[in-house]
Amino acid sequence: DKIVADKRKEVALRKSLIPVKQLESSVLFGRKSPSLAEALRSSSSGIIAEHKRRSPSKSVINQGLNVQDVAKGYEEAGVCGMSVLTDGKYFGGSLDDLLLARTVANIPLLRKEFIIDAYQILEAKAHGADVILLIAAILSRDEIKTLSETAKNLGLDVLLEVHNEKELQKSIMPSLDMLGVNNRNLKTFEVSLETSKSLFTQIPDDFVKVSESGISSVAAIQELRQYGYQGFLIGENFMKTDNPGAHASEFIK
Ligand code: IGP
Repeated sequence: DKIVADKRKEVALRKSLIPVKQLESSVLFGRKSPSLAEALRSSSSGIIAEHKRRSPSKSVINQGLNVQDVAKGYEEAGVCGMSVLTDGKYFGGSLDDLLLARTVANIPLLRKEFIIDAYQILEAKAHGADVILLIAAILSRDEIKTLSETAKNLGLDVLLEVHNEKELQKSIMPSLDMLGVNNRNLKTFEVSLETSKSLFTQIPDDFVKVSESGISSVAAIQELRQYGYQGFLIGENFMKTDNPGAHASEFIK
């Protein structure tokens, strides 16, 4: 898989430039992370709002916004958490985006990244993340176990993303906090909320259940909530406007 190969190269380079010790000595490494899973359990909005400049499926979404303004807007809107894309090649993000969001927002922040190596989890912590994403489609069960346990040991929450039943069955383990169903087919980029609806009953109740991608209306959230979803990860719909925070607040009031 091309993305995984790219990430392996990128991580090897980053490791050679910034040693683990340096990440561990950063100020943010000692910060206690608030839990996104807890925020979702106790909130009525359930919204996790994403910062996303572009994507492989839609090229440009928004290049004109400042990540700190977006973070402040989302926090003021009352979202439960914010997802920050840190992949540069496909999504135009960076670890600096995460750090900048951290400086202005107190809500739980998710590092949205193709994580394949524990080093990226240390980077996440050092740049102010509270949550990491693990993607079942690119990881083995053993990798999911090792990476999620690394995150838990650092006090981070783990959101595990699946697209189908096979990925779900492979991934269930106690070191995960939230299970996300991605409505976007990774090969065709098509989105269908049916994916969330059909997988719901197979997710054990000990996990907070999150529906990801292609959510563009309050009605869709209400429907997913009726199925039992507690979290709703929304990027494009907010980011394509010139005021993502104001748009997010429309989904919360
Ligand atoms: C947000 P959308 O359709 O609202 O912009 O989707 C989020 O779910 C999507 O960006 C995403 C993603 C990912 C991106 C879900 N899983 C994994 C990169 C990698």
